[in-house]
Amino acid sequence: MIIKKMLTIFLAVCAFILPNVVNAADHTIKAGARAFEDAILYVAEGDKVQFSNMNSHNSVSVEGLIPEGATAWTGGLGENVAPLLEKRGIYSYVCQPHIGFGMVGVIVVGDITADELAAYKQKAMDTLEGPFRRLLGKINKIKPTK
Ligand SMILES: [Cu+2]
Repeated sequence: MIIKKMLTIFLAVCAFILPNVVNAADHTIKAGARAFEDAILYVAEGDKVQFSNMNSHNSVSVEGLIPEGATAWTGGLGENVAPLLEKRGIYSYVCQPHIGFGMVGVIVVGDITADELAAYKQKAMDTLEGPFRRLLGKINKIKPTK
């Protein structure tokens, strides 16, 4: 009887957790000659993102333009880095060798409201300097998802 009850609880917990695990999707951001594809990528919370074809490129997150408490990343040259995207929000990154060519991108994780997007745009406008301002072109194209 106790075993049956425990099994019922176990199955209920599985039913709650599994959909999130099963539905998690894998995404690839491919490095082209001087651009990331897709440079603006929308993913769900729990999805995995990996860079590919990074031969002469790298991916480095931009300080202050990833969600509060999120893990920053610094991919080495040629590294197909898979950043941890455990927080909902917008992550900006650049390819350091080609930032001047506009080889930059954003990953939008989960639902973003218009207000959150507006605040993010303002922060980007206020803090990005020099070639990092190439990110503004991408950030201005982000659409609210909620
Ligand atoms: Cu590059």
